Formats: sequence, structure tokens, C-alpha cells
Amino acid sequence: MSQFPFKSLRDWIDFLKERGQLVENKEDVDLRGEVAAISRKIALTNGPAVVHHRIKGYPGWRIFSDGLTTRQRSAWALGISEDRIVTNLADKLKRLDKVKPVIVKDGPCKELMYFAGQVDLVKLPIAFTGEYDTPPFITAGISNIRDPETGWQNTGIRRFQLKGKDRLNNLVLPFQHEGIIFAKYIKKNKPAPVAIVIGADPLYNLVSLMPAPDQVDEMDTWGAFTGIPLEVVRCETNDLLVPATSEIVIEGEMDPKERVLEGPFSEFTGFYSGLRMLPVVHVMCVTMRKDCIYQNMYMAVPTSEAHTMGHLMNEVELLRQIKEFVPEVKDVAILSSWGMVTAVSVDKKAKVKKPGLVNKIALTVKTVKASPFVKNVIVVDDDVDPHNVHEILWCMSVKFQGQKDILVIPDFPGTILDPSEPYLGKGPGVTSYTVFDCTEKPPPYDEAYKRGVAQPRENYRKLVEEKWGIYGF
Ligand SMILES: Cc1cc2nc3c(=O)[nH]c(=O)nc-3n(C[C@H](O)[C@H](O)[C@H](O)COP(=O)(O)O)c2cc1C
Ligand SMILES: [Mn+2]
Repeated sequence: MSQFPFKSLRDWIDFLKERGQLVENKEDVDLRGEVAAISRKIALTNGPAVVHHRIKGYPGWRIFSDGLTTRQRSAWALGISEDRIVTNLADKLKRLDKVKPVIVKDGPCKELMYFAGQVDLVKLPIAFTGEYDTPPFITAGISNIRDPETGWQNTGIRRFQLKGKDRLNNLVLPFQHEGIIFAKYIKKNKPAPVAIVIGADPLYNLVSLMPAPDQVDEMDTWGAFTGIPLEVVRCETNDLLVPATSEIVIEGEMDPKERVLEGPFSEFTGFYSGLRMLPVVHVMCVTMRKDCIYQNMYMAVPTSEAHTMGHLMNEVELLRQIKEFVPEVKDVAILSSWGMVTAVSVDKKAKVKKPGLVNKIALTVKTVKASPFVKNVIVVDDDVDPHNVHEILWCMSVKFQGQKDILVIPDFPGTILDPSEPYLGKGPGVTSYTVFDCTEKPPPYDEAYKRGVAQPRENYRKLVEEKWGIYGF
């Protein structure tokens, strides 16, 4: 029986099979959209994970996807109950000791090795997403880079467009850790070694999505969650560390100066990205497991596996980081598009005693590392569940007046990825930041709120919960 902590993608696949959460697709599938369309349908229906066994044009390969498309499966991968998952995880992270990864001599990821001249990335079954993202992108590539000054290794998932047998593009954003670290190599005019992992255990995938503070090694977080160290091996051509059981490891270097056109990509905003000049990864070595399983992570117009797992891990980091400054914040929910609509709940009693608390929260949200994509924030009281869209819209309906409950900070740093940014006339990279105060307003404006929420009495609601099955539902 496979159980948490899962040691490899294969261990995770066995577990999903045991839980009845895996489809083994034996039909032929086409990389030019069919694989992506299957993932899209899985995301829209909260469907199971899938292994495709027959990839047209790529005999012998299997593709895995959608292991973490539902919160339930993410909770299994994190070894935590699905109930109150964000608050529990944020609390857990606060208390955790570092458990550093342990270096082992050899691992299954080194069963097959290809060095310069032998490397051919075109042989990987890389799936296309939309009709225009050509050439295709490796979407579930977990990138590792080391800070040349402090030795800190950062792990973060990214997309890599195929540019040749041994070349990939990398969307290095300046506010992300890969960008912050790569800037140090540019300053020194030195190439930056990177290691890209495809197909690892599910927790490694989840921690690679955490916008953790600077100098935090996401592999330490893996150890902290599980209580045991992540087993890693050293790369063949650089000193980066990667999980020993990885399916594929791509080792390479990013030239500090070279840039080539990237795009279009099926972006998380739901639109194709434009063309941009971006850094290039020159691949020097690829190592693999035998009978390798390629992992694809679908991302395009919401929702997708990338959105569901990304939202969860961003919620956890946002909550943890905001609470350090404003402990009155109780929960955080990303409602759409990587935080472009985010809800935050605040301690209702504390808010009454501390005028201005909502604005303090608003400013804090945009100050922490975890919020680069946060654009519109809805603040609610903590008697409302911010993860429940019906409750959020209800609060906006009956507790919010646009004339006085909106705070707009114009010309805030943006992301360049939001297609509405150029509308401001200042080019991409500049955005409005907007806060909607949807909390109950203090006396003398609380007349109706004091009368209470209209619903059946609590004892009957409890009774119905208990008897639900007995009624025959
Ligand atoms: C499929 C997928 C692709 C992604 N591609 C990129 C990317 O190319 N560049 C980027 O900066 N972030 C990308 N992200 C988001 C980052 O992984 C995420 O913001 C992470 O927290 C960044 O790591 P860091 O906090 O260590 O910088 C992607 C996320 C997913 C799920
Ligand atoms: Mn990081």
C-alpha cells in the first residue's frame, strides 16, 4: 500500500489507483490538443488523474497528468485533512523545523544518461495546449537554480518552450526567485546552471509552487511537511540537487546575455501570451528513468490543474506571510487567476476595535513575497467562508457600497502577464490595485446586520445534517 509521504511519481500513481482516482487510458491520444482537452475536461468536472499509455508518434512513452487537480488529492499529497486545509497548513508551516534534503549517491533518475551531442529534447512527448502555442512547452518543468552568493537553491515550476534539440526558452520574471537569482549571474556575466525536473512525487510539485520568502529552500519545506528528508542526487554537470526518483532531469545553463523569442503560450490568464525575448537554457545533459513517464500540467483559460494546485499553495503562503504582520487575518482564498481576484477574511471583533484595519490588510497583502499576481482583493468578516463564492458575492451584494468601500491604488507594479495592463496607457507592468471592503460596517450602519442572518434555527440545521442520509438523500 502506498501512503504519505509519497517517494516518487510511481508511488503516487499506485496510491491513486488504489483510491480509484486514476484512469489508465489505453486509447491512442494526440499531443496536438487531445491530451490538453482531456485535462481541461478533468479540471472542469473534478475528474480523476490519468495515465495515457498510447501516445501517437511516441511509442513506449506514457504521460501522466491531473494528479493534483482536486483539493482532495492535494490534501492526500500533503498528508493533511481537506477540511480547513489552508489555515491548517499555514499554521503547520509556522511551527515546522527545517529538514534539509539528504544527498544519496545514486538514484533511478540516472538509469539512462545522455550528454552533449546525444541530447534530443524533440524525442520527449511534449503536449501542445492551445492551437497557437507552437513550438510546444514543457509545462510541468520544475526548475532549480542556486544563488551564487549565498548557496541557496530555489525550486519553482515554470514553462519551457522547445527551441531545438538542446535548447529551451525560460520565462524568467524579475520578481520571481528564478529572476532574482538569475540577475546575480547577469551582474557577474556568468552562465547560470539550472536543473529541470519532470515527473516527481506530488509534494515536490506542490512545494515548487509556493511563493516562499527569499532564501527559503523549497526542498526544506518538503522535509518539514513530511518530517523526513527528501532524497536527492547531485546533477552530472552542475552542483544542483534533484529528487533521486525523478522521471526526467534536464541539466543546462542560461547564458547571461542571449535572448530569443518566446511564445505564444496558453497563459494562466486564459489568453495567449505575446512574443517576448527571453533567456535560453542550453541543455548539456538529460538523465531519465527506464520506461520513463512524462508529466504534463495543463494550464490555459481557468480552470486547470495548474490553477487548482497553484491557488492552494499560494493561499497557504499568502496567509502565513500576511499573518506575520496582521494576525487579525483569518483566511485567504484565491478565487481566480493566480490571485487576480483574492478574498481575505478578517477577525470581525478585532476590526470593530481597530478602525482602519481593512486598509492595513490591503497594504500588507501587496507587501509580502506571495502576492505578485494579486490585483483585486475582497475583504470579508470571518463569519463568512472566503472559499465559498456564493458567500463572497452575497457580501458584495449587501455589505458593500462602491462610493466608499473601494480603495484603488493606481499605477501599482503589475506582472506584465495581465492582458488588461496596457489599457492604462503605461505599458505592461503597471496595474491598478483595488480593494473591496465587503465587511459589515460598524454602528450606526449595522441596523439590519444586528437583526441577524435569515435562515432556519441552528438546532434544525444540525438535525438535518445528522439525518440527511436517513431522509434518503
Ligand atoms: C504550469 C506552470 C507554469 C509556470 N510557469 C512559470 C514561468 O514560466 N515563470 C514564472 O515566473 N512562474 C511560473 N509559474 C508560477 C511559479 O511556479 C510560482 O509563482 C512559484 O511560486 C514561483 O517560485 P518562486 O516563489 O520560488 O519564485 C508557473 C506555474 C505553473 C503551475
Ligand atoms: Mn522560492
